[in-house]
Amino acid sequence: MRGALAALSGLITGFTALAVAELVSAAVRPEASPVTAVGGAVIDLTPPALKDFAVRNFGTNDKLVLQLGILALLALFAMAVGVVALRHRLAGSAAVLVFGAIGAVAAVSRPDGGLPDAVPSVVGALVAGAVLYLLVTRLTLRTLRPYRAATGTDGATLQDTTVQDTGGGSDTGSGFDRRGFVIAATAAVAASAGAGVLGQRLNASGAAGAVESRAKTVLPPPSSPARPVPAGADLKVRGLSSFTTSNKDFYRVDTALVVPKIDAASWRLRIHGKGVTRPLTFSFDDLLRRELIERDITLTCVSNEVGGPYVGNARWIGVRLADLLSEAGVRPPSKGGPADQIVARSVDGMTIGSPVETVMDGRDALLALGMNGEPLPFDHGFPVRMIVPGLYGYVSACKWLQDLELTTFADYDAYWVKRSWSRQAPIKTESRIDTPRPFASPKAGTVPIAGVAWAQHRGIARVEVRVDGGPWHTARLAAQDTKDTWRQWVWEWPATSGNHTLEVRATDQDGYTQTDQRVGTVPNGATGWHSVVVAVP
Ligand SMILES: Nc1nc2c(c(=O)[nH]1)N[C@H]1C(S)=C(S)[C@@H](COP(=O)(O)O)O[C@H]1N2
Ligand SMILES: [Mo]
Repeated sequence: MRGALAALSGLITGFTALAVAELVSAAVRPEASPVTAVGGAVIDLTPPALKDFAVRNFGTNDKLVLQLGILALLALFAMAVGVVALRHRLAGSAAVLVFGAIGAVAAVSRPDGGLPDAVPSVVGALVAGAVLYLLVTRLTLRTLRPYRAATGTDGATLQDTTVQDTGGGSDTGSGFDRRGFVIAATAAVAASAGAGVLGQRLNASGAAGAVESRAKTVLPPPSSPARPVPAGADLKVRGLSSFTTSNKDFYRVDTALVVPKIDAASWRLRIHGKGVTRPLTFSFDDLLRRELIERDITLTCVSNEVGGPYVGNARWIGVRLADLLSEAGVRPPSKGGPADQIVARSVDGMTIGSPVETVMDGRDALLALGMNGEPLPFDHGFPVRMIVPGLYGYVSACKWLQDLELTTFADYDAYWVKRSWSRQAPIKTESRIDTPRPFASPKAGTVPIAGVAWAQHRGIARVEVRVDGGPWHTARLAAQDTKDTWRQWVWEWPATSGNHTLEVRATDQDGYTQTDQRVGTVPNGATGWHSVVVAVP
C-alpha cells in the first residue's frame, strides 16, 4: 500500500514538474518546456535510419509518438523515484532535480536555445522536489504511542509497534499520516493542473499576435500569375491524387515539436555572407511590395520511400530569390561568385543548404509567401519559406525562414548533411501507383491503373505499366502543367482473376528511365519501381 502510494507520489511529482514548467515557459517561450526541449534533442540525436523509420511508420504522427514515449518513460522513472523517496527522502528529491537538469540542458542546447530556456525545467524541478518531499513525509511510518492491548486476561502486553495500514478510515492506527497524504496529494494535483492549464493558455495567447498577423495578411495579385492548370491535367480517376494538393492534405515533414508562430510585422530576413556586396534586410511588407510571381511546383521529401506519401503539388506565390540575391551583389559560381552554397536558417534553428548555381539558373526559385491562394499555413512556414523546383525539401524548402547566408559547401554542412544525407540532392524521377490500392480486389474486366509521376524541372515524358513481369504498356499521360509539377497517368488494365503484381516506371524528358534497382532513402532519395499486389476474384 505505502509502496503504491509512494509510486503515486512520484507520478504526482512528475506531473507537478511538467505543469509548473509549462507555466514558467509561458514567461520564457513555449519551446523551452522540458518535454518539447528533450523531444527536440532526441530528434536531433536520432540516427537517420531510425528517423526515417519513424517518419515512415508514424508519418506526421511521429512527433506525437515521440512525445508520448517521453511522457511514458518519465512516468516510469517518476514512480521509481517515488518508491526510492520512501526510504531516502532527500535522495528522491535530488533525483527530481537531476531530471530537471536534463530538461534544462536539452532546452539550453537547442539550436535556437539560450540560458533563459533552462528556467522552466529548473523551477519545475525545484517545486516538484519539494512536493515529493512533502508527500513522502506523509507516508513515513510513525512510531505510535505504546498502547495496551485491548484484550488479554493475563495482563497487559506492551506493544511498541508500527502498524501497517489496515484500511481503517481514520488516522489513528494507520501507521502514517493518511489524511495528511490525501490532502497534500489532492492539493498538489489541483495546483499543478491549474498551473498547467494556465501555462497552456498563456502559451497559446503568446501566439495570438502571429495568428492575427496571418489572418490580416492580404496577398496582392501576382504580377506574373501561374498559367491556368490545363483541363487535361487532372484525369479525375477515382482513387488518384488530385492534381493540386490542398493545404490540409499537404504532407508535413519537419523537426519542430512546437510549430513556430511568427508575427509577420516583426519578421525580418537578412541576406549576407561570402560575395554579398550589399547585405540586405527585408520586412514582410518589403516582400509584399515586390513583383510577386505565382507558380505550380511539386515538392518532394527525400524521406519518401518508393510509393510513399511525402510529395505534394501546390500553387505558390512569392518573390524570385535570384532577384534578391542579385540585388545583394551575389553572382553564381559560373559567373565568378565565391559562394556555391546558400544556407537558409529558420527561426527554430533549422539549416538548409542549396546550390547557388541552381537557385540562380533561371528556374522559379521562390521565397514563398502564399500557398494555394492563402498566406502560408503555420505548418508550412508562415510567413516565408523557400521553394526551389527540382530539389528535395531538405536542401531547398526552409520553412519559417529568417536568414540567408552565402557560403561554400566546403565550409559549412547544414542540419541534414551533418546527419549523413547528401550535400546536394536533386529530386529523382519517380512514379507511384495510387489506384488500385495494395491488396485491393477489383472485379475482373477493365480496371484503371493510375497514379502520379514526377521529375521536377525535367518533366515526365513517358510512364509504363506492366503486370506480373510481362511486357511494358505505355500509360496515357495527363496534360503537362509545367515541368516543375507532377503528372498523372492511367492505363486501362484488362484484369483477369487471380493475384497480380502491378509495376510502374517513368521516363523523364532528359530520357532517363527509372532504374529497378532498389535503394533506400538515405543519403539522397529512394529508387526502384513501385509495385502493388492485387487479388482479382
Ligand atoms: N524550418 C524547417 N524547414 C524545413 C524542414 C524543417 O525540419 N524545419 N524540413 C524540410 C523538409 S525535410 C521538407 S521535405 C520540407 C517539407 O515541407 P512541408 O512540411 O511544407 O511539406 O520542408 C523543409 N523545410
Ligand atoms: Mo524532407
